[in-house]
Amino acid sequence: MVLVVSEEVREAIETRRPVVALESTIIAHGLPRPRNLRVALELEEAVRGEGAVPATVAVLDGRPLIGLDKAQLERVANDGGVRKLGHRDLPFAVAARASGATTVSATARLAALAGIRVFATGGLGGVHREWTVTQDESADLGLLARTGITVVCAGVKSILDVPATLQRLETLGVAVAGYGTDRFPGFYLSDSGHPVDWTLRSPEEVAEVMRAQDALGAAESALIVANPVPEAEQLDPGLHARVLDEALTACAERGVTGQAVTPFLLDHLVRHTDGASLRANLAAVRGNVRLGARIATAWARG
Ligand code: PSU
Ligand code: MN
Repeated sequence: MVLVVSEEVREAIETRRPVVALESTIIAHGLPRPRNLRVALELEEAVRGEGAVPATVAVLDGRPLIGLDKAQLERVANDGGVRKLGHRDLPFAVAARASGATTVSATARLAALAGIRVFATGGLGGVHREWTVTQDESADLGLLARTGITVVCAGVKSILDVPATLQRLETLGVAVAGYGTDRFPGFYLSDSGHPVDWTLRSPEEVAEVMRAQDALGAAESALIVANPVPEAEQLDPGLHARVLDEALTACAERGVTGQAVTPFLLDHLVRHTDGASLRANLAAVRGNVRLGARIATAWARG
């Protein structure tokens, strides 16, 4: 098989111990250097702290890696030449022996291939606001519609069209639950202003739904567990609204398109909120990773 699964992760999968997949685009393209490497290591520690095994996913020199050692993590964090790989890019990267960080879609694909059922990240990609002109909808959504994996996230960033993204998830048949809330979280904000149909309140409840997916033959598509950032750690909603507007304007003025849109907007938000958006971002990701580990543990017990 083309996958290279680390010793630790392989052993955990074989002995049915809890494993949590982590994406690498957030490290390479979603967070500023040098903070990104510290965060990557910290997230792995958070998974271990909950008694689970972290499996960070990336492609290095054409090898899809499930579970990175420190040197590999450093390459992803520090090498400016690391590309951003969605799932459709994987065959090219493998054939060309290229290196890249994996998005939610590529990470979910590779993790599922390795037999990992739980994946924690920050925010999903989704439908962009100017969709009617650009047709820019993240490949994350389509991939999650045909991959049996549980994804813990803090919703989608407000740089996207949130209601359109929720609608697409419904159309695609992807299961969405709020964790401890009946509101869809807004990544930097605890509440995006939009409701969800289902609420789950414990890792055990999430694992129950995963087992029911299997029993119903529905595990060919994902379960999204939308976990809000605690209100005390969210970005100030007023600041959020103002800076978001500016970021969208700057993006349009500079003609940024395609894969570059998400990193551009995220970077703009970090620089124009004096780091407050970064703090909210990190709080959200930390919470997701911890919850992911607890879900993987409940799942492994079953
Ligand atoms: N949302 C974030 N931070 C990120 C991303 C999304 O809050 O870093 C990354 C994820 O890896 C996601 C990808 O899968 O961006 C989506 O990119 P695109 O819109 O090009 O599909
Ligand atoms: Mn896109």
